[in-house]
Amino acid sequence: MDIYGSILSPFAARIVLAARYKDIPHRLLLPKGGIKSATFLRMNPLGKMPTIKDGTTVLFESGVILEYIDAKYKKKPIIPASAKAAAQTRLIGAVFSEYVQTAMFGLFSQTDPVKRDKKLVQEKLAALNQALDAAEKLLVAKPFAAGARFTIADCYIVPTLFFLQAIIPQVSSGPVLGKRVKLKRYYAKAQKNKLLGGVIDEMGEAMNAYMQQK
Ligand SMILES: N[C@@H](CCC(=O)N[C@@H](CS)C(=O)NCC(=O)O)C(=O)O
Repeated sequence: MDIYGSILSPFAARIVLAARYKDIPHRLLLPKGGIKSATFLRMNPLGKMPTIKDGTTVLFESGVILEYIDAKYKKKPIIPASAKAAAQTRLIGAVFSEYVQTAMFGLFSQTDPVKRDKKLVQEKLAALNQALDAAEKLLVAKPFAAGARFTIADCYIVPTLFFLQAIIPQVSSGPVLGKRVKLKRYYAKAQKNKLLGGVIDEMGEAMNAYMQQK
């Protein structure tokens, strides 16, 4: 499977986590000519990563790709069989994707104190805190997001928590995860886990390389 994207894209990192967990042979690569080239736009008219090519199947949108991967590669499922447990993993994913990540990305442009819009920062931090409170309620963290086994919920959480640790200290002096015990325990354990910690480390290396280029 070819996964077009960069490990520093939280959306692409979701797919890398799933592919590695399920032992799917894959390459993570950037398309020749970039994501806005005519060739790439034929695969994904939105010109975004991740986009995958798996045999003759071309797909984009990380959530759709995760569902495809689990349906096609049955070994080591990342979506539980029971409707309730499956919905729980998707719900954790949705809270991180739609709310935590959205509020966090709203703070991306606010890291420079000179250009900072203080009102906007306060609004986004409030939204982020509300989303993190919801995440804390849903999280199991024993040690994985939805329980004892790795699921799609972990694919969503890990890249988002990496970015939170990188961005929030630049816009706020408070602790990144506040007093949220489960989220803090989850991230501490994730950093030590071979799969999750490996991706966190690779994202960190890619972030350092990107910052040096800037
Ligand atoms: N909803 C998409 C979002 C993908 C996305 O926005 N990817 C970013 C990389 S982090 C991208 O390709 N941005 C380039 C652009 O929009 O031009 C998904 O879940 O895959």
